[in-house]
Amino acid sequence: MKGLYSALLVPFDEEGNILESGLRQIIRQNIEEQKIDGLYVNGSSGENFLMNTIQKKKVFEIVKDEAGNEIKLIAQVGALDLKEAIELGQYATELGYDALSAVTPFYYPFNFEEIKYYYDAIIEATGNDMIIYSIPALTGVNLSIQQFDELFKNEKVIGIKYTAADFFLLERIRKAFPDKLILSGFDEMLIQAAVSGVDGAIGSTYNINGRRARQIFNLAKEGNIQEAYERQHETNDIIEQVLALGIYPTLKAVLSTKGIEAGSVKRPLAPLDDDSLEKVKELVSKYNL
Ligand code: NGF
Repeated sequence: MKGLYSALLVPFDEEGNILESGLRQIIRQNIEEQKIDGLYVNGSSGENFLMNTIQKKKVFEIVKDEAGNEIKLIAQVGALDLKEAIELGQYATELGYDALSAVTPFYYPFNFEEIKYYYDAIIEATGNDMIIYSIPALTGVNLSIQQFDELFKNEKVIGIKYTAADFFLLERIRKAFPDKLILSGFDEMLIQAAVSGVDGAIGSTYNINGRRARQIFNLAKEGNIQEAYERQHETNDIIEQVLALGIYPTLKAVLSTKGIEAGSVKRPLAPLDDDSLEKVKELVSKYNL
């Protein structure tokens, strides 16, 4: 399960319906142009937490149908309704997803026993491998090294999607669990993560910039830090502008300039205005996206 994964974008029409043909195009360009190793399906970038259960299942189904066994597929099934998380996990497992991932339960201040119960329950009901999705900035859940150790005692917990800028903790986890999979989540810190020994990464911007991400990752792993940094600087010039314009609508607008039916974001997220769309065109041409 090592490698670079795009956190798959999902195109919506103005009513918030999934644009199936556009989704298939996004999957294909991820495979053929960005040359990614896999897709992380129904994460934050897929606007998962804005979709209902039927839509989440539909996305899982379309992705598996389009990608088949060409690349690895990870299904993010985390939900506050544990029954929904289990239902989605069973669905994705039956479809043949290589592993599940679940965001740490959020909003309510769950204690660690409750968090462990959630992961063990999804694993027991699905029998699939699990990658813990840790993103403290959005969930407020900061797992300690001892808590990761407790979660890893379930051998079906094969790793973590680590979306955090705490490189001390990352180093501690890497040293303590050399056999567990660590996939880093912040695209703008890919070089630091690669040097810290991660096995790969999952990112939203890989949908449009996967080739540069591959260069950064490979160069850093080869020890060519100077060149890796040059690619990372260029990448961060792109990411800085994407974040300033609004990440998901901008990534979709970039794809639209390539003739992909990338649609809009799901309300209440706001689409881009005309001025921002002009800036996207400049970005695409300047960085050859
Ligand atoms: O979108 C976020 C939220 N993070 C993603 C990624 O870690 C998680 C990251 O690629 C993700 O995409 C998903 O669950 O689908 C950022 O968008 C990127 O580094 C720009 O900040 O923080």
